[in-house]
Amino acid sequence: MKKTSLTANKNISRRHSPAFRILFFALMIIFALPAFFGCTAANASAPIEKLSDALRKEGTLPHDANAFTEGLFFHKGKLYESTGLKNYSEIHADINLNTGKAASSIKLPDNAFGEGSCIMDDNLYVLTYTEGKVFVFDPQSLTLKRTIDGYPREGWGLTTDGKQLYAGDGSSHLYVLDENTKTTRTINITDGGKPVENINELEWIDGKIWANIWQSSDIVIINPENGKVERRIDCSELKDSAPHENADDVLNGIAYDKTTGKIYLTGKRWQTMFVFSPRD
Ligand SMILES: [Ca+2]
Repeated sequence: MKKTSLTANKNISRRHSPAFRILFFALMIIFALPAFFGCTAANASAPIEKLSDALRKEGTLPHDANAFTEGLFFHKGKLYESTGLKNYSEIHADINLNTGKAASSIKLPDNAFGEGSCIMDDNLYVLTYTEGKVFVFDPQSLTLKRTIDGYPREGWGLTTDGKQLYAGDGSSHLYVLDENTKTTRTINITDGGKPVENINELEWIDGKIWANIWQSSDIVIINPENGKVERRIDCSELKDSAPHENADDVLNGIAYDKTTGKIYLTGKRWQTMFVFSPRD
């Protein structure tokens, strides 16, 4: 029986041409190697898209070249910005898109280093970098309503889905916070199964979180349910066209005006804000 079996195998082998055998081994390598290295489709990295392929450019607008942008968002059709750096941190409210000038602005108390900001339930929240404080302002008058002390981590980006806050601390985590900034859930941000560090300015757009990656030209689009990066947009073409002088003048502003569907991008001390619409 053994002899018969060997003979049969040899016959099969002889029946296939060298080209078939090469193809067979090539297919084995293509399908076996990804499984061997754990690179299955389930945890593949998000493909990198060129900005011009991902979004349709609508134009450019002026941006305050003194604004060290840490937070950028729209609320009821009005643009707001929070800026950073000690002694220079401000909130700019109702920014005129054509001039880049704010209708009103206010300095942060205590010379705090301002970070991400957003409005939820008629409260304008501003994180601070290392002070452990969150300031809550009235969005219309910009009067300080309260200061939340003891915030347990660095403040970086901030956004909201209208029901809860989403805050970063420069790590690969986002924290879901209630209206008192108490942490209710931690989201681990991963791309291809690996942690994505330096998550910075944030924007909630149609159920996803868009995020700048600090010191990079990439924007990642995160599924807030599982933390997975679903898309990665290379925005390096913007920095090339935005005048900047300092190494830390990086892309760091994403704002979505849901009344028009337009997306606004800018950076720290950039003179230009770029306007886009989704391609989908
Ligand atoms: Ca934003």
